[in-house]
Amino acid sequence: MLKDYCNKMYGRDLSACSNEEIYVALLEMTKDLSKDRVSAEGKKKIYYISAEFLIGKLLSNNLINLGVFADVKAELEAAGKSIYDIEEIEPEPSLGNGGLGRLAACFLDSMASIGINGDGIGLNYHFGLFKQVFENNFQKETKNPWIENSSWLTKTDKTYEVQFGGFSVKSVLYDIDVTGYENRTNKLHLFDIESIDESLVWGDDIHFDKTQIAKNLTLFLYPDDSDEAGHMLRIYQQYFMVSCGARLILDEVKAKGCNLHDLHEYATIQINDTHPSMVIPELIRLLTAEGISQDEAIEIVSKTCAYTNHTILAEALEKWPIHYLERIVPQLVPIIRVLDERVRAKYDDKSVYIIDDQNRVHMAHMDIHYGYSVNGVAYLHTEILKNSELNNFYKIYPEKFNNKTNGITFRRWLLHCNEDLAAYIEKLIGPEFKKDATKLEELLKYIDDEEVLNGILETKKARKLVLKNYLKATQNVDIDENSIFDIQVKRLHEYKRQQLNVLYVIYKYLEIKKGNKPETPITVIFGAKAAPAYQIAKDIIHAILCLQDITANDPEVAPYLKVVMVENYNVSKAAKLFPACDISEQISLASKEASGTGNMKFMLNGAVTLGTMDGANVEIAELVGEDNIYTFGESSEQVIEHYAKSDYVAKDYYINDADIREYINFLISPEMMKVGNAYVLLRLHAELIQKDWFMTLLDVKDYIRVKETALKDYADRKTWAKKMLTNIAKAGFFSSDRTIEEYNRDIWHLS
Ligand code: 26Q
Repeated sequence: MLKDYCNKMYGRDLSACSNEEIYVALLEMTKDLSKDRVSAEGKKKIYYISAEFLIGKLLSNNLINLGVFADVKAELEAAGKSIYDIEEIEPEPSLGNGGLGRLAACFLDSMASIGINGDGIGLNYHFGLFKQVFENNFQKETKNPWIENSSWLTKTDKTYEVQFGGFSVKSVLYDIDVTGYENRTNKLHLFDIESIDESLVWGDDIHFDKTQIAKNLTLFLYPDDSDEAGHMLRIYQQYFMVSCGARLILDEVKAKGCNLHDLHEYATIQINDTHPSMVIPELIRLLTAEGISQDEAIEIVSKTCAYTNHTILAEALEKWPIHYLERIVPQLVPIIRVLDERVRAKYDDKSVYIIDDQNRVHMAHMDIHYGYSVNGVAYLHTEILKNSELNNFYKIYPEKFNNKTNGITFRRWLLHCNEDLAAYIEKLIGPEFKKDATKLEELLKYIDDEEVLNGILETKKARKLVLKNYLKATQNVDIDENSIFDIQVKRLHEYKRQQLNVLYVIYKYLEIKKGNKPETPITVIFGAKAAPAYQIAKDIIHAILCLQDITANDPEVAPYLKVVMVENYNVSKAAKLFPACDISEQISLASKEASGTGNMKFMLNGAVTLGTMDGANVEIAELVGEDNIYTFGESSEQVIEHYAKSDYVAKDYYINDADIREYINFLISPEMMKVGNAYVLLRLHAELIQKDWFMTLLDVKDYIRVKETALKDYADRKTWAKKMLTNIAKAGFFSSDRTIEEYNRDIWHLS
C-alpha cells in the first residue's frame, strides 16, 4: 500500500505528504512491484535497438500495467489527493523526435504485455529533444532536463570502454523497467557516458561545444545537424550506442551458454531505421576478435540482424562520408569496405553498392545486404519500397521484404488517456477488449442504438471540456467546447503539410469576413515542433501563431473560428488531445508518410479522419469504409509520377487560380504583417509559390471542398456518432500487440 511507503520514507501519513513526496513514494512502490514480476528468460531474446524511445511519463501507465491503478487512485482520493495532480509532478523525458521513437516505446509495452522476451537498447540523453516555447510568435528551443534524484532509471554496474579514433570513453548503463499489462517485466537499457558534463550547456540554452565528445555525447538527442560538427556528433552517438549494445548482447548470450557460432538462436537485433546500422560491422568486429573467421562472422551477423525502414524521404536516408567514419570509427572502415567489395563482386549495379562513387556510406544498403529481413511500416509504404524506392534490392532479395503495419499500445492510448471511454466500452461489451483489441468490433451491434450513440457523444463532450480547461490553465486561451475540434499534431515538416491546413484557415477566415458563417464554430488546433535548423518549418509555425492572434482578436471571426497552437507538443499533451478530437488531420502528400501512428490514436478515441490516401490512412479507409472517413487529393501513383516528370509547378496554380492567389497573398496581408515578421512572411509566401516541393497547391482545392463536407456533416449528430463508433470498433487492428505478434511470427520466431 502507498501509505506504507509514505510512512517508511517520510514518517508521515499519506494525507500529510506533499504531491512531490507522494510521487517519489509511488516511484519506489512501482519499481518494487515490477521487480517482483521479472519473468524467467527464454533462450532467445529480441533486442530492439533504437536511437529514440519516446516513452513519455511512466507513472500511471506502470500503475495500470501492474494492475494497481484503481486501488492507488482510490487510496489517494481517501487521503484528499488526486492521481491526476501527482501525474503532473513527473517530468517528461523527451528521448525521441516523434513517430519512430513513440513506436519503439509502444513496441516495448506490447512485447512485455504479450510475454515476449524483448529488451530495448538506446541512449540516456540528459536533455533529450528540446522543449519548445513561443516568444513573439516564434519557436524558441530550450533544454529539457528530466533526470532527477529519484527517477525511473536504475544504475547498473555494467560498463564498457568505447574506442573512437584518438580517444575512448567509458560507458555507464541505466535500466528502466518495462512493465507489461498483467504480464512480464522487460528492460529498456539506456547507455550513458561516465564523463558527461551538463555544465557544457548554459542556462536554458541548447547550444554547447560540439567538439568535446567525451563530455557531451549523451547531452541531447540529434543536436542541430546543420553543420559538420553536428553530423560528427551524431556518428559518435550512433557508434557509442551500437558498440555498448553489441557487447551487452554478447555478454548476455554467453551467460546463457551460447556458442557464438549459434548467435542467431539466442538473439535477434531489430534495427530501428538506419540510426543503429553500425551494429552490423561492429558485431562482425567483435566476433572476429573472439576468434571467428571474418567470413563466418559476416554470416552469423546476417542471420541475426533485421532492418525496419521508416521513410522514403531522401534527406532522411543516412549516407555518411567515409572520411567521417575514418576519423571517428577507423576500426569499422576496413570491415565496411569488405562488405562493399562483396556486393560489388556479386552485383553489377551501382545503385546497390554500400559505398557510392562520392565515397559516401549508404547505411540502409548495408542493412539490406547484411540483414535477413527488411520491413516497411504500412502496406502502401512497403509496396512503394518494393516497387520503386528499393526496387533494385527487392529484385535481388524478394524474400527479405515484408510489411509490418504499425500499431499503438491501447493501454496508454485508450485505457490511460481516455478512462471514461474505456469504462463506457467495458460497460457495453465487457473487459475482453483490453487484452484482445479485435473485440472492439462487438461495439458495432450498437450502431443503431440511440442511447449508445448519445453515450459516445457525451464522453467526447466531456473530454473536450477537459481540454478546454487545460488550455485555459496552461496557455490562457479560450476555446468553445461546442465547436468542432479539428486537430493536427505531429512534427512540423513540409511533407506533412501543416501549410495546407493554414491555407484552409485563411480561406475560412476570408469567408467569415464576407459574411459566410459556418453552421458550427470550428477550432483548429495544431501541435508541432520544428527542427531548430529547419527554416521553412519554423516559418510555418510563425504563420500559425500569427493566425492564432488574428482570429482570437477579431470579434467578427472569434465566435466562429479559432486557431490554437499547443506549446511543446509531447506525449502527455497528446494524451489530452486525442480524446478531445472530432476531426483528425492526416494530410501528408500521398506517398510521403510511411505510416503515421497519430492517425490510429485519434481513430481509437472516436475522431473521424480527414486525410490523403497515404501511409496507414489507406488501411483505416479500408477498415471503416468510405462513409466513415474523408479522403481527398491525388494518389501516391500520381504524386510519384509528378516527381518523375517534374511537371508540378506551384506558380501555375498561383497564376491561374484567383482563389489560391487570394489565400496565399493573405500571408503577406496587412493583417498578418501587423502581428508577424515581414521578412519571414515574405519568405514563406515566396516558398509556396516558387518551390512548394511537397505540392501543397496540388491538393488545396480538393482539401477545402472535402473539409467543408466533413464540417457540415458534423451537424447531424446521430450520423456523426455512427462514424465515431465505427472508427472505435475498427481500431482493434492497430493495436501494437497485433504488430508485435506479426514481427514475432515472421521475423523473430521466439517461442
Ligand atoms: C536522419 C539523419 C540525420 C539526422 C536525423 C535523421 C532522422 C531523425 C529522425 C531521420 C528520421 C527520424 C525519424 C523518423 C520518423 O519518425 N519516421 C516516422 O516513423 C513512424 C513510425 O514508423 C511512421 O509512422 C511515420 O510515418 C514516419 O514519418
